[in-house]
Amino acid sequence: MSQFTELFPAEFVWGAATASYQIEGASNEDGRGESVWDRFCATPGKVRNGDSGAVACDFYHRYHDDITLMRELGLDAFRFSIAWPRVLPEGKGRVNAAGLDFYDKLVDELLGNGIAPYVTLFHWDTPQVLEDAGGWPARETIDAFAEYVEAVSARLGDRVAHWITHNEPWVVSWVGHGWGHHAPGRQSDADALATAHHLLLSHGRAVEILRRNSPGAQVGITLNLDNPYAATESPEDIAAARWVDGLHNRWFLDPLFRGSYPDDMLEAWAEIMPEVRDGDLELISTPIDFLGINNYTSPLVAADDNGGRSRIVRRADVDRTDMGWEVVPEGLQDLLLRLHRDYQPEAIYVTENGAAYPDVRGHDGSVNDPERQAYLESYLAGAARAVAQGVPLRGYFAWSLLDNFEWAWGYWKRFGLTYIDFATLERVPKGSFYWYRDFIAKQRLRAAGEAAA
Ligand code: IFM
Repeated sequence: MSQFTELFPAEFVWGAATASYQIEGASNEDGRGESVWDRFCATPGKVRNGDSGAVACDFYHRYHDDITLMRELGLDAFRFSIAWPRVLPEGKGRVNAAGLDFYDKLVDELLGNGIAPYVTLFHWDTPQVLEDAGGWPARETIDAFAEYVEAVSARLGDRVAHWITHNEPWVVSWVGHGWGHHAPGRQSDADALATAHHLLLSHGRAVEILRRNSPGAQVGITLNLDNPYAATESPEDIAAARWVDGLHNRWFLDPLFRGSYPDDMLEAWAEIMPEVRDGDLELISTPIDFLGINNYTSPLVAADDNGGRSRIVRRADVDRTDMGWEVVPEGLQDLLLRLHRDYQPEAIYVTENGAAYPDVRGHDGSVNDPERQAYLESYLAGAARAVAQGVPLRGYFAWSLLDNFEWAWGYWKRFGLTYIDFATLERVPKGSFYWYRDFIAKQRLRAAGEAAA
């Protein structure tokens, strides 16, 4: 039985999140162009088992059924992303009407079911033609992104009231361009930093466009943030944790909310910094309405005796998810308090939080996943405690509505509230799905009771 005693405000938004390449499939339909992830998946050795998003959950054809699942959950909001190569198959120039039609119908059907669309414009599927022309390390890609945002918001801006410009620019920069574990598979620190700067600039451009094409809408960006803890009180361990914080968090938060890059990191990266022109930081720090955060774990960090900047210490006393990520719910609470204290965003949404576990179907066909329920419940309790301390957290999106294509891990890692049998594409709500449904309903009931009292 749930012991959850915390209460979220009545107007709190309950949602679930997804991303285009991870769920849509239909990768060759209706004029969609190639994305860097199509190319990466087709490159031997890059994605486990040679998996790809070619079919994924087939959301492109089955979204009616998935909206039925959202209704059953009682969601207020659904976070999804738009595939740039569906809208502009050549990355810029010609608009593919069929691509926009799909999202138009999706938005209408969500709204018709009382579910608010929270739209992410970029969740990693860069058109391959743009990568071939230099990709995100090239400044010109910002103009192409602006064209794409213009086309999408001109069509959907009258109905979409919440826009997220980018998802996790740190991952795109470092995992995709610095270390090569994600598409496009580059391995250059200088490319990673150029990518980060251009993603942030393109965010600023997108905010301007969205203000014009979607007046009254709320606009934000989603960062993957964690709360690094120093392993001990030693100055060396504290410095190591500060480095990790600079790499993951401050490199994005400072320019967005303070209009400057952090000095300590600038010093460390002086040799490989991209060109930062006059006006760039003003554009990046264009005011936004909310900060989206994706949080899954928070590392324990110590000094690296082998000459590196830091090392991650494995905690002995915590549970781990199937990704090997440590379950650290107080990390989310501390992160929310810190963001509120240090950066004061107008509003915050947890735009992703969840856990992968190796789910299997039982003899009766059901999927029992008590670990995921416990994970979600503990993180939600942390979030609620932060709200009680004044953090303007306005909503929570579980990652994910469906098991889906988990990037370089292929279909091996299951994050969904709904199990997908990838052979048949059958949807099977897991135990955590019913738990989340009941949790949302109880929160609403209790909040309404409080309001009436
Ligand atoms: O699946 C991803 C998502 O695309 C971005 N945030 C983290 C999730 C789990 O790894």
